[in-house]
Amino acid sequence: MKNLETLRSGARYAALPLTLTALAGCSEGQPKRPNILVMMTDDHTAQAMSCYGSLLVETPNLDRLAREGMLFENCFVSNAISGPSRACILTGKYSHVNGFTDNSRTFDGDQQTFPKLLHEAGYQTAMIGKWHLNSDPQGFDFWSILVGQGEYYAPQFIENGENRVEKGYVTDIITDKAISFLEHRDPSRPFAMLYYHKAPHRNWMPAQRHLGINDSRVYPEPFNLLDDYAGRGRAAREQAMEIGRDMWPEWDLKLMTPEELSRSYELESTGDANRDDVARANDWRSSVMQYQAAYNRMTDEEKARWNEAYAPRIAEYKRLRKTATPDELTRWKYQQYMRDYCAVIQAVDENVGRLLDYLEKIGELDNTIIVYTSDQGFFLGEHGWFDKRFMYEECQRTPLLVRYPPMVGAGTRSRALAMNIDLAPTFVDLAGLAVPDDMQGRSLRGVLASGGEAPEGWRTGVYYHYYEYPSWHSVKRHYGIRTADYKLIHFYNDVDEWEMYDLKRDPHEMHSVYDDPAYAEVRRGLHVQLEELQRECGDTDPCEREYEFFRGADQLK
Ligand code: SGN
Ligand code: CA
Repeated sequence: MKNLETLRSGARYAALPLTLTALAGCSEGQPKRPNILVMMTDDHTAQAMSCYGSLLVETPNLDRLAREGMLFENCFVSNAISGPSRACILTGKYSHVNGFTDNSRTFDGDQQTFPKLLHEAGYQTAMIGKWHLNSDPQGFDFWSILVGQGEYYAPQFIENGENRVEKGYVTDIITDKAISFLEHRDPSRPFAMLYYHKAPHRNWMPAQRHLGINDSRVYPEPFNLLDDYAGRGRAAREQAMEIGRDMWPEWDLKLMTPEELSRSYELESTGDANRDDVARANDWRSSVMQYQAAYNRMTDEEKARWNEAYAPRIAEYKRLRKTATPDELTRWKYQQYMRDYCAVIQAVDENVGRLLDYLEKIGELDNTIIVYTSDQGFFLGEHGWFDKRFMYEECQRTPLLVRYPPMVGAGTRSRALAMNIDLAPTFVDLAGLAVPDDMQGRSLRGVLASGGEAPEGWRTGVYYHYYEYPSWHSVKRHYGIRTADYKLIHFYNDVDEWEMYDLKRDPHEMHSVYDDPAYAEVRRGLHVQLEELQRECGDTDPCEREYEFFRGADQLK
């Protein structure tokens, strides 16, 4: 026993050979079970992580995870939007099976999830941060979730069923809560903690200490920032997520003076205007009112610093509005967007570092499977866009880093096709439990243990299905398959169009080759593979299936 106590304590533990560390803390010959820490952000895309080669922002703590673990180059979500992705991660099942197809749904919390399985097996479980599933979390010893999308300043939480408002900045608070859970846990049992940030979700409000940090930075523009959508179909043309046209000056770009922010707006009726005017008036109303509400959560001191930080931007905009061409304005907005988005990432990175340091201090770092991921990727100006939803590369791909030294080699990279539905079976498997047959994802154990190689018989295509239309950003419903080299997409509902991309020759998906005779053979093969995948996962009638009509943006929480 004395020996075991010695083994358990402090930094010496990490330096021990694998066989001994595997035995440390064991009871009756059972190897010590690993802790599980799932770090997830909201809308953090790989293009904004330096370990993925980003030139936009430095993320030293995320880079540390990549350096000491495995970076997945090809991890994809099955439905690129928040609630649905979260439900996929919890259940290891596709949206049409777990029932949470779009953000207006309510998650059936009675179903099987990986935290429940771990909890039943003796893990201490916690869920902290953005939950976004509209029903209470189940299977957790401790939960403290943001209300709906959550707020950046003075956020509201529901903690084990009780409402509370916390002072400060959301990314810091979520980390404080995570550390506090670890401090109060029972150290004789393993923990599984979901540490889920709101950041860097819209409207990208930086912490006080990061206000203005990127003001002198000039961001490289994606070559297709001013995309004209030639070469693709109606879905790409008819979306509502263009930086130039659809970004809200007040809410997204913080272009309201303190006087405007403190004014109460008499909102005139728009009932007799034409449809476009009504839509524009509603957008303006939402933009102004959401920004006022978010701004008013700050203390007077915080507001004062905020006002000072954004004053030059507001002055510049007043001038530019009179002189700049539409393209110049788009380029300017892109720069402001990147300044805020990257400042918000800064707080994520710092807090990831803080949590890693804490785990190291308590001697649990190397015995914890640490995963960093996002609920999906995001457009950072590619195709002129912000937001996500499309099955295009920037948001179908999600970052995935895994650090677990007993199994995962330091600095390894994997090109295996991984998916967000693989996380649940992976955690269950690595905790030593049998993976339930009804989980549709696959355990990544083989990939992790082999330095990133896909094991024999691994999948050669990933399936995707997006449902939330009509809704925010007007991205049409679609489904499809991505293989290592190609992508085939079908947009349906109020349109019936196929697109196909040769990812080797056209990695930015600018020209669909669906109708190109040179690709007829590849196209046939992809159709067959897509149908196989649909049969396998039970989505055999993707357009005909009776989906309860989407209940509208006002129902989205
Ligand atoms: C909010 C945002 C949208 C965003 C959705 C879904 N609008 O509605 O821009 O696409 O969330 O995001 S906002 O005016 O409220 O910022 S998700 O990540 O939760 O799926
Ligand atoms: Ca999201």
